[in-house]
Amino acid sequence: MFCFQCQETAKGTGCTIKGVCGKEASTAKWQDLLLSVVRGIGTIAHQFNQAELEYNRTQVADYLTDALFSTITNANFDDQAILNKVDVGIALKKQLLHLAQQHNILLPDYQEVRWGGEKADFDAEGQRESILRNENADLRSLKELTVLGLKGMAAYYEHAARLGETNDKIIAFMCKALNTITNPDADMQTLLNITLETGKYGVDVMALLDQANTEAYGNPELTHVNIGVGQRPGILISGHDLKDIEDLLIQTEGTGIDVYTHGEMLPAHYYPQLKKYKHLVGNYGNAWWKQKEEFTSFHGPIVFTTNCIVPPSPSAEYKDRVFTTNSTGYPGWKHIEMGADGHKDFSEVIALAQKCEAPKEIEIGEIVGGFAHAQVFALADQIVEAVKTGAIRKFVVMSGCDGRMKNRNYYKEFAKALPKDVVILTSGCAKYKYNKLHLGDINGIPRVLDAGQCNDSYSWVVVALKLKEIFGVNDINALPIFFNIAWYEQKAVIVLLALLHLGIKNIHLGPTLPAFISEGVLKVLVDTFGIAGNATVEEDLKNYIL
Ligand code: FS2
Ligand code: SF4
Repeated sequence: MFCFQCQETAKGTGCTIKGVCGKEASTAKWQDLLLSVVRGIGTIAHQFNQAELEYNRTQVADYLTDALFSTITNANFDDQAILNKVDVGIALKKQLLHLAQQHNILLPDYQEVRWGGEKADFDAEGQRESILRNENADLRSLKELTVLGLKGMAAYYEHAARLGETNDKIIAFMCKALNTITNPDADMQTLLNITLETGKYGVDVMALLDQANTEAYGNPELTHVNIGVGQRPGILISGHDLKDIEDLLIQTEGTGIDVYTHGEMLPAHYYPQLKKYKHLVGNYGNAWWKQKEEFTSFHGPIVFTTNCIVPPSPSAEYKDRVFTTNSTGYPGWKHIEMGADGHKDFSEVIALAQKCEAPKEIEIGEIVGGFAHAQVFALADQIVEAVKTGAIRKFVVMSGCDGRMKNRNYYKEFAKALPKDVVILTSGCAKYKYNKLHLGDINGIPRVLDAGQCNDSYSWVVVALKLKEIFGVNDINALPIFFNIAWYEQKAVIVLLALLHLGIKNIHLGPTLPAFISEGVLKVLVDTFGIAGNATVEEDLKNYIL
């Protein structure tokens, strides 16, 4: 196997025997095979788009987004589930090939288009389609940067689509990008262009999801979220899918069960149409990587709507109370399928919860969040005044992911060491490093403003553009905002590409730079955008804040 898509990759270069995340070599191989089917389908669909041929676009969009999403770090560890997606893709590709033949569409002669999907060839094809098939490190790097961005885009698109918001242009771009990276002869410039264009559609997909979330559930608002527990049994819901938590809240109403959010589901509390449920009682635990301890003490069922899953230890007591849904999967865990009406049936989860003890208290108190763009705009006068008087000297965007590596303590120490006139703008699970530190406020404005999930980094873009207008500066980089982003998996890649597309310079990316960025590509990113890794807390404070 070879996988280097996340920040925790082995030795900072690539996992070759088994993933640090727990991914087996077999899963990696089937994911490589699945991605080759995705490239084949994307390439064919792109040719249809060019020829303006009608085909079932929704079927292609649903397939591509689900398949790409299931290969994101910590989403799906279930070989059989991945192989089922390969089978579905091969059947879809055959339909598309038939259509191409009927309409005399000439298709590129790429292996991914040609491959017939014979079962006996799965193993060899999975190995042939490894990331290392691209021998040139720089070309490989750009192809991977693009496909990893597409994975993040697919995740956000899927959430938006579940809430009824779709956009053919985004899917058409995905197909174009897949076509470009499938071409074995694509050169550096072509690949660089498609990588940067991925960022444009990254902005679009985050805007689409923002619209979907806010139309369905209202604008996030300042909310105090309880981190303690109640007396009743609970269900813990993790991941990013708001439609799922809404279904669960509706189905648990009046059952005597409390619902708790975990990890990236915390921002569900900020939405008026979700927080109205009285039995949505709090957030339990921290970022994804602490789940082994926290799931044990939770006592009740756990539902994964998206990544991040940590494989349980063989003796884990909670193994039989975990459920997956959407693109996630884990061998032996029950998977809840979508009903024909687009809703999930959580009755089995609820029945199990009713037999469980209430969660064990692991902390008490509350955290504050809900500062997506509308809430920040509501405070705009106060914020602008604070900037003008010098009460707020700087903003630091610290969005992104959390993770288990010790060097991530940098973010906690950095947050603690920031001068009292600096405000942290956050989103994603990165916030768990500092959202319980009680960093205080500036004239009533909390010093940690949490916009929501990782996709809500979009809010910081909207806010930055608004500040640019208010302060009358021509360049977004002239604002007193420092971007110090923590990354882990591929949704952070699409966020990064989106920020680059918007012209944001000098972004710091840590705790280590991605292994999939080659030296040649890094040079381009440094020269063009001033991207840098983080140094020590002291050095970064001295160079960028003080
Ligand atoms: Fe955190 Fe994991 Fe949000 Fe990522 S819970 S690293 O999926 O997308 O962020
Ligand atoms: Fe390794 Fe990360 Fe890939 Fe898992 S997702 S196999 S930890 S690089």
